[in-house]
Amino acid sequence: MLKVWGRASSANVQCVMWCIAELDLPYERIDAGLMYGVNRSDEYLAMNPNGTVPTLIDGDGPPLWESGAVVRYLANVYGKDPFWPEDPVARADVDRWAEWGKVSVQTNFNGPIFWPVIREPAGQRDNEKLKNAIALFEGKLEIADRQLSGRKCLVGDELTVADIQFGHILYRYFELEIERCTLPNIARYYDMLTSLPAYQQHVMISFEELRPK
Ligand SMILES: N[C@@H](CCC(=O)N[C@@H](CS)C(=O)NCC(=O)O)C(=O)O
Repeated sequence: MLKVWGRASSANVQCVMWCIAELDLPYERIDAGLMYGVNRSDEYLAMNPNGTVPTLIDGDGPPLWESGAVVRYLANVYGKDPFWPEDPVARADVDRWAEWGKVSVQTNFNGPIFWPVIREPAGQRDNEKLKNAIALFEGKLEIADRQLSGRKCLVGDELTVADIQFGHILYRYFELEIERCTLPNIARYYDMLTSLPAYQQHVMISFEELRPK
């Protein structure tokens, strides 16, 4: 049985939970982080010295953290082709898009766009900085839009680890009160994602609890 620590409203928890659901694995999720606490306790820090969520333990295995590594672990142990290809070259193709989604796309969204919009009152935001951050992020979306031309998913027509690491960011992007650019392949792709039960259950989660009270 998989045990996952992390609040459902965390983007990094969401990609792990979406992966678990796509692989149809049994799990227990324990709320942790921000208002739920737990992640600063000695017991938690002994599992994950960063005090971040998610942390995952699979049976008698060691605690695993860093959502990208956790998703790759799950795919290595439980994933099948084409979700996580057998062939090392095909796998590397999926992995580069997965890594890109996590490292180059998500980091250009959560810190510079999501948190300022959620946390700072509209009148007090640095709008120029936000505009530039959105332009940078949408430059990444344009790359994905081109990649999605003629494909249902980021790599081919079937869902892969790359979609988990990239696609989970889109819910926040489309729900946040910002002006968005129009990218037809991204729009079609997002429509497809929102029709997936696992995406609905684990990614389409309200972020209202993250707004200041
Ligand atoms: N690179 C790490 C980042 C983990 C991270 O920063 N998680 C955030 C939530 S998305 C966190 O733990 N924040 C502190 C908290 O929720 O208390 C990963 O991908 O797992």
